[in-house]
Amino acid sequence: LEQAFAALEPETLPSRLGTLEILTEKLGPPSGWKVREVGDGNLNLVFIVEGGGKSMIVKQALPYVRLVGEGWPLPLTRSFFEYNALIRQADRAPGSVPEVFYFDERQAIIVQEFLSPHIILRRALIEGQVLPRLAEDLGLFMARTLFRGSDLSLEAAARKKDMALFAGNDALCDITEALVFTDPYYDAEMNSHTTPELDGIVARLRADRDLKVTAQEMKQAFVTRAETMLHGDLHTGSIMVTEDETRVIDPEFAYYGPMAFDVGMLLANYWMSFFSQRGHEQNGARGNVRRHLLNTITGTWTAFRDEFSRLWREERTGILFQRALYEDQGDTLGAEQALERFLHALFEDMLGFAGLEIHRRILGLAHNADFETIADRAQKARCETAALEFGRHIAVNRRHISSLDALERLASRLEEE
Ligand code: SR1
Ligand code: MG
Repeated sequence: LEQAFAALEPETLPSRLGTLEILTEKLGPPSGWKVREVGDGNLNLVFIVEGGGKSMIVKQALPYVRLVGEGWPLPLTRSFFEYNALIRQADRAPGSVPEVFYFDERQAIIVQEFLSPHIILRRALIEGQVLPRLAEDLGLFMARTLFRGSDLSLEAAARKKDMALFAGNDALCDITEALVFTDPYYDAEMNSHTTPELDGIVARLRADRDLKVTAQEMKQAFVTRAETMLHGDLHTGSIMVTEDETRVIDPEFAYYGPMAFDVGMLLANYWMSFFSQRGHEQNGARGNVRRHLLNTITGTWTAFRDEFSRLWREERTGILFQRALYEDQGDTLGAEQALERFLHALFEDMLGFAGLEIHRRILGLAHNADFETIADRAQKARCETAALEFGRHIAVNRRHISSLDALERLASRLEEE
């Protein structure tokens, strides 16, 4: 008989998982294991299990939202989707995600590689680290996973089956649909802007008709445009880094949606880091970090665009923009024109999603440590206000912004005001 779900505890983990060969082979007998719970995310338990000088990660979903408690139930099946997303990402963008060693669907447990000496990107950016590989690594990750999971690449029937599989992750989509696209724009119960100095701008944003229309247009895109398998929660807390390596973790929000959602969420989180830097200057000026972040934003988009373009030219084997219509007839320019339009639309959508992601992290339920760890309240309010203004501008004016330079200028101007 299969055991009913039970949450792991550091004390019970060795006896419950001690018969798993994949763990004992690496860590030795369970009697020698040291277990620590280190999860600091909003949803799950995460254990580091150490033995024989080696470590592994054991991640377990809980049947509720950890951030809120048992009053907000959440299906354990998210672990199944996370596992399936990790396998696909490893295949589509080799080396970009942690290796998975074991999955237990009933217990919602994933045993995966312990990444060391990696730290969470958000923490690295709050500390003011400069990460030279970041832009290239994440640009490649997004281009490869988003392209290779789409109708530009996959065989049509296989993609449709996969899309149907991930449609089961509706509970996690529901969180995004409410927390990103809706709640920030009205006085929803779970919202909290922790800085009272923001009351004025919050009221202004909630009365902003153009912004509310934009939010609903982006929500419609999110809900209806099943273009590819998204990571679904690609913020700087879902990325682990060293100076030389970047890995993407935690794809439990994976589902089929618009490509620009992942790109927009990532860039939004870079921008929030940019706007928060002045609040972390107690140990020295952060001008170089701000410059690095602006370069990283431009560099990530450029790496994404270049790799996506390469895949478009070399790996376009799916049912969209088929080669029979273009290259096979000697019309390479037609395929290039289509690519340009595709990327242009993706850039616009990216700006829409990015603006809303910035808003929800300041006005909604789930805040970012980038701002939350700023001790000086007035400074925090200044940083958040600039970010909110920027988010509003890029979301509402997304169809009229075509250059990364213009975005840099706007971000710098608002940040300095
Ligand atoms: C209730 S979950 C809040 C947020 O945490 C996750 O990481 C997602 O970003 C979600 O929106
Ligand atoms: Mg997560």
